[in-house]
Amino acid sequence: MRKQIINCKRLYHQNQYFFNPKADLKTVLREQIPIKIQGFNEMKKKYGDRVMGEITVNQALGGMRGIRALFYDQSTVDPIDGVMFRGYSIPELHELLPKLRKPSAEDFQSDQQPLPEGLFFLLLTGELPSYHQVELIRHEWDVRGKVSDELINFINRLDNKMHPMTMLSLAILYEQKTSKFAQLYNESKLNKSNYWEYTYEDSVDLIAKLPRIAATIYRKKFKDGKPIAHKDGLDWSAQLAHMMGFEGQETLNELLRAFLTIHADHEGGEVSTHASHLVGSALGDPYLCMTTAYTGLAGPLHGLANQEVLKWILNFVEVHGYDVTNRQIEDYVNTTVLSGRLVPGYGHAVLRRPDPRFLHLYDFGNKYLRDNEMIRLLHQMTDVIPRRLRTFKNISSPYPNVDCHSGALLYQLGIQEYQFYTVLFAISRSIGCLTNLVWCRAFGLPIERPESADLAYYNNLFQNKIPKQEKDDQ
Ligand code: AMX
Repeated sequence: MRKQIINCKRLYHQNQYFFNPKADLKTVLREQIPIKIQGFNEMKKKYGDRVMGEITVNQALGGMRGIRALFYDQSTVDPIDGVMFRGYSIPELHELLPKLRKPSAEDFQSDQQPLPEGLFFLLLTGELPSYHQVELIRHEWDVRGKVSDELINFINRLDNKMHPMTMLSLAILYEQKTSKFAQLYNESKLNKSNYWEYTYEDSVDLIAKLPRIAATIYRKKFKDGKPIAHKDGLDWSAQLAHMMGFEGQETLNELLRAFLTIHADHEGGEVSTHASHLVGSALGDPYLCMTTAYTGLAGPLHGLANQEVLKWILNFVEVHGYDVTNRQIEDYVNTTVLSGRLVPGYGHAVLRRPDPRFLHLYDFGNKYLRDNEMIRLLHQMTDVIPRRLRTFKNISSPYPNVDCHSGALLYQLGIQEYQFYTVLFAISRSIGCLTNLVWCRAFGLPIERPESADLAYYNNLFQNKIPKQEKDDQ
């Protein structure tokens, strides 16, 4: 089965080349880049002048929904099947990506969660890494994850009234002074052919430092502010849990491995990913790009939804408890929607079925927390709420999205400060945004610069008041 899936997926890559499962990530990337650039240039030469579609005025005014005009190679989102990471679905990745412990022949179907380190390799190269390659990454992130006392002091001096996402953005902006890309560019030592390399170096540094930065924010905002020393030998997710103060809690470590893997990427049009892509197109270094991504993610329609879900559930529980009727849930949904508010954790701009990332976390809850009262309530809600939301004709998708379940799992496994949940999303999303950035630099994508038009233009366009020549020019 495993071999079949892998062979089938490898056809997904246009350019085949010999993949050495012993080579380190940067070597694999260095070998792939010229081959992929060739494929990219050939496609552009062949089809560059072809027309891809039409745009309606509603699309232009409606958040550009459904306009396919971005290039993004590492993941796709299908309205029914959901996200595919380099052609692999979430259940396939659950099976195929390396885990903390290599399963023996007998427990090949072992249900451990994949390591996000492996997803980083897959998103960058399109290849499933070996255990050896993931171990190299784990070690490298461990070594590069140390941060300066200056940065820790900077975080610890921030106003505790700030949201943790604001603290994260500020911490990354502060750390921008360590950008190798920015420094070398400033010294005129970069040229277009090595942009990707220093983007890669900054990306690895930034990703490696995230557990320490996030844990510092967590302990400053919610605990006693005392840092917990880094522990050698842990994977990225377990290191984060350890430094937050959750020592040796293996179920939480497993949840974080799952969480940090499935939130990493969701094609190129999402607010956070697109924001980082846009800033990157002006040659902003990875620190600038990720600050933008994080501020985009911090909006309640996007990444903040995971904290909103938990708040919404806790408000309900405060009144009704955990043992409730379907009718009580329906009434709560009605009250929320009819008062012009959102039911967080439901709906999506693209998906038209339950999000496979939600389903993955649902299974996790079933496996580890089946008898937990909040998880039981959540499962009841995910049954009842879509039926109720469907009755509101304006809502395109009544189904649970990725944020529906994550907060309740984190809450039950000890992370009860729900303002922190979006920071966890941000840590994971960094993997997707930054791998994209490396490839944008390798392909030499230009500055992004679509055009806008004023109200008069839209009014005049269909009354033939704009001469044809001017229309074409615009
Ligand atoms: N509760 C109440 N109303 C909702 C709704 C929900 N869960 N989902 C959509 N709607 C409303 C919209 O606000 C919009 O109202 P309007 O007609 O007054 O403008 C209408 O239904 C049509 O919206 P849509 O086409 O179904 O969705 P969209 O593409 O405009 O927005 C999304 C998608 C995710 C922003 C929206 O479903 C939403 O706000 N959901 C709740 C917040 C949430 O869970 N966000 C997380 C999404 C995943 C992520 O990025 N992390």
